[in-house]
Amino acid sequence: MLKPTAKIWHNGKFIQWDDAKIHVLAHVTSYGSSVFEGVRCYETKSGPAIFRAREHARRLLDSAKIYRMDLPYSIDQLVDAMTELVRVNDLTSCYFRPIALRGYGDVGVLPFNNPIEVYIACWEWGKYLGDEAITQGVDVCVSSWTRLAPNTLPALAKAGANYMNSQLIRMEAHVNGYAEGIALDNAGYVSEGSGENIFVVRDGKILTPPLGASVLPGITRDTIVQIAESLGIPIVEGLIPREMLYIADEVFFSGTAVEVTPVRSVDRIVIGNGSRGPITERIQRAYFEIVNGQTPDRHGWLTPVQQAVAV
Ligand code: PPE
Repeated sequence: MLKPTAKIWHNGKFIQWDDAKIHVLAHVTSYGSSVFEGVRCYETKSGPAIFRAREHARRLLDSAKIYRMDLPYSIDQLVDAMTELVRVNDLTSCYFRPIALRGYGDVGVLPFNNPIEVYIACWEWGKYLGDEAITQGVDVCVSSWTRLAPNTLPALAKAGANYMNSQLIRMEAHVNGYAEGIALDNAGYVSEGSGENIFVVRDGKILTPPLGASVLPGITRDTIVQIAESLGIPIVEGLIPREMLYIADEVFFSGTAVEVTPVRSVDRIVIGNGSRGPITERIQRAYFEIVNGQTPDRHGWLTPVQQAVAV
């Protein structure tokens, strides 16, 4: 269960956790009009640090722009709000959920008479697919549900409504005994999991679906591309036929919540030797060293949170 913190940021002010409420007739409840983010803050030896805060803030603004929502905050203001929130809640590590939604005002599909509300909440959140997933890998299936088709809901926006599709994928996987489902795109190529991007390794090369395959432009995905390049592991974007999953040497997921998680079987077909593969392990180790501040931050990916000095 979610462990509440003291405060939530709302339109530039800190409010009590229990006061972060919306009206049942807010536009978002009927029509799904929200965009959001998921961001992690890690404990490092020099204090808490938010991973790729600017890129997450930028994606929130991009998602809002796609849906004609004018957010009155800049990237810097959103990053500052996140760092202050960690301080105010006195946390060492956490997961943030920034949300911009269309609130209470009018009813009807046209949303322009409804105010835009921006919230940022955070809390301590552990491993997304269970503690063992990171080392042992997870068993997944290909979903019978298709990912959002182009020209339906735009996949580059991280919109609340997209997660109705994700829920169908995730619930189906869950009731059939799988940790996660992988959706194919409208043309039948591999797209992504309900809440994570996907990578396939074969013959020492890493392959991940292109943005045109209805994937979220994952910030972890981008991090992995840069890690692979720095480790000299070939990595390309390309269309992945479903059966490539079955004959892959390794498959892994990426995402803020899931971090880098190996997939050990797809549709009960064992991938590689049925455990975390060597390339997955190298990428995973490099990822954790970066987010935990154990290697120099060459890219400027960590935003330090200065803790209040006790007086
Ligand atoms: N695809 C989807 C559909 C997705 O939801 C996420 C993040 C990703 C890819 C990876 O994106 P990124 O986090 O930028 O690397 N999913 C978020 C929310 C999951 C949830 O259950 O809620 C997350 O990982 O924070």
